[in-house]
Amino acid sequence: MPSKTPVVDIHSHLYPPAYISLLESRTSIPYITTIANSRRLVNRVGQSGKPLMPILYDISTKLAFMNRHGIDISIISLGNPWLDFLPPDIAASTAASINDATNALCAAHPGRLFCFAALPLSAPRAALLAEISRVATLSHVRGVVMGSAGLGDAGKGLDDPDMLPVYEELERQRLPVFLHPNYGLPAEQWGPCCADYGQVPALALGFTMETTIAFSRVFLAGMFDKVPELTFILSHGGGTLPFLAGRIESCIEHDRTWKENGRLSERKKTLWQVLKKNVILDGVVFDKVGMRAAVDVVGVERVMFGTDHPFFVPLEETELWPCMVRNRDAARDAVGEGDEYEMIMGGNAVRLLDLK
Ligand code: 5CU
Repeated sequence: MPSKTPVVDIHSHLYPPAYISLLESRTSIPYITTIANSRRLVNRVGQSGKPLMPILYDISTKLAFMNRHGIDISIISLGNPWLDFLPPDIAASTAASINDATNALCAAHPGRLFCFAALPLSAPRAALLAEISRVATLSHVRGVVMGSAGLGDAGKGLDDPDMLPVYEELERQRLPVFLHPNYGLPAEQWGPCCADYGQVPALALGFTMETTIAFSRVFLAGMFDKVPELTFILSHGGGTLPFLAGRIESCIEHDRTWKENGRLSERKKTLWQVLKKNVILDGVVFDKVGMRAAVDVVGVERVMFGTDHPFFVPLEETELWPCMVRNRDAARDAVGEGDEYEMIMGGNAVRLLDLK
């Protein structure tokens, strides 16, 4: 389908070679290890990992995917679990070298690549804040990617009051947070047949609930009253937030605790208002129902196409990957083929992330 504006993929991961070397040097998850004679990248607990193939780390393979699928620009982000696991003393220097390497990769392909930087969330606060202000000066950085753990993998989540200085610095530097899941829900959740269900429990259910819960906690903690200009880009169409926002608001309105402790009258914005002002949703939802919900909740001017490449590799050889076709068709089926489709497929990203 011809497109007047560039097609922009805002959800596209890469493990740069420096990160691959880091995982090669480790002996516990996340790491690269040999399982049944194959080198595998294991990035989450309870997972047998992915074969260590060029799609995970090689920029030419990324560009070939883009060319084959008509993607003009990709915003690349480090894949999960980012840098959450790093010991505090090396977190900032490791982040700086990985962010510099990723920015250089983007600069080497002008007009094709931008990136979300990875934060050293386990680093001492001053070093973490310094890396935020430093990445804001890098030519191709357009935001930061973040998981749900908060300050390091043993963090207290994104509603931790100690996250406020991080949000304040991101707001000051006008860097949006690309919130992406990694940790899922506790394994007991899935019952004894879990293995038979393949990746559905972890990726379709656990990931989306993780994003929903993590962002809801940021909202419930009143963070957007303190950082009113901060933007979150929520992965996978916001998890289940478009569907649950009404129920969350209703629970607040009917809750004596909120009324009696004054939080109900003191809060400046409802969840609906935060969704419209502070949230962008990616369109990695694979169906028009989720895409339509995303558009209805944040507005068509705040939904941005994505593929999730290099994950969701087709099981059989196909001309185009379903993560491209399904998410593109979902946008067209949700809003038709006119201007709104162009906005989702790239116009919104060009405008909101300043990709000129
Ligand atoms: O669905 C996804 O976003 C992912 C991801 O980011 N990382 C991963 O290992 N699998 C699926």
